[in-house]
Amino acid sequence: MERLKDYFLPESASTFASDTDGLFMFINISGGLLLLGITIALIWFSWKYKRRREDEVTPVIRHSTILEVTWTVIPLVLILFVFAWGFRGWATMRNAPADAYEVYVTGLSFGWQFTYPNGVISGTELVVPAGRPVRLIMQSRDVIHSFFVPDFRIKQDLMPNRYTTAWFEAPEPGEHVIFCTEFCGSGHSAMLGKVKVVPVAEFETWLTAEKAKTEGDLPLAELGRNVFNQQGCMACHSVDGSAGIGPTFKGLAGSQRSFTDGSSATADDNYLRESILRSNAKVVAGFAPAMPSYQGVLSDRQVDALIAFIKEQQ
Ligand code: HEC
Ligand SMILES: [Cu+2]
Repeated sequence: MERLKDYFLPESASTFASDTDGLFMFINISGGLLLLGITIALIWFSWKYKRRREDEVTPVIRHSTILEVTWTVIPLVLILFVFAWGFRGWATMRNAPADAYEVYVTGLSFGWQFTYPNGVISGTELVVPAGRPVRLIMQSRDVIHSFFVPDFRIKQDLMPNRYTTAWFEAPEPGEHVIFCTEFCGSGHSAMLGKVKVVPVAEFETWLTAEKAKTEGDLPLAELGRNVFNQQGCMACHSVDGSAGIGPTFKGLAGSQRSFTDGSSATADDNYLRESILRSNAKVVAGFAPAMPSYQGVLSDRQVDALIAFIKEQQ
């Protein structure tokens, strides 16, 4: 049974995974047994009742109360049982325990951003304490995305202008992949994240260290690197020279840019600022106008920091 389960399903790493898997296996096994029984009966009947003489006539059978009640009641009981089991699991997943730790989740094209109660923002990586319920309050910055962690058996859509929630508790430290399961654009398949479950003490240390990264006295370019990671820029831009959905930042500052409308410009500070805040004002030749605007999303200091960071990528 455990073997069969491992064959079908990913690792179960949340408190409700085993219940979900139990239901999954029950539906599969009872469905499989029914299929087997019906198939055997079908083959046997077609052999037993096949016409053996030319003049053989099938008797008229109007109905059989016993048979009809049997094949109605058995599936009904089975389905009600599956419903009750499923409903119980759903109710558990819907209602987070009151003492759950809350993290805000933002889905963006094409990345994840996690905001902690103390203001820390983590891009791509959701770090959580082991053995403690975590409630996610989620929304999207642009189109609909969907937060899916197969190992936890949770999946929830994220929408613009509306919060949706989900919760989980991971008893053991470990790492688990986050997928986006709502087709959201050209970078959808790369919209991956990671849940990192760590012991409580390690979580506290991490949170304090991350907090220090957002403090005002950080060197500008270093703050820029953090913003680059936190805001999902890295989903479309590389710093190693390879083009993604957007151009690489390597060698960008100071270079000559050509645009789809045939014009060109030098990538000075003002150009970089405009590219970030009004991203589609000038569209770089060879690329689609796929970049979201960061007007109203980033503070002035964050924009300055990003520019300083881009200038360092030579
Ligand atoms: C969804 C993908 C996507 C994301 C996320 C994204 N960009 Fe872009 N970006 C693009 C594309 C595509 C272009 C080229 C087309 C254009 O100029 O609008 C571009 C162009 C740029 C340019 C001009 C590049 C050049 O070669 O002249 C800069 C600067 C830039 N982005 C900065 C950023 C920063 C900073 C962030 C994060 C705050 C970011 N981008 C997030 C897709 C993205
Ligand atoms: Cu998505």
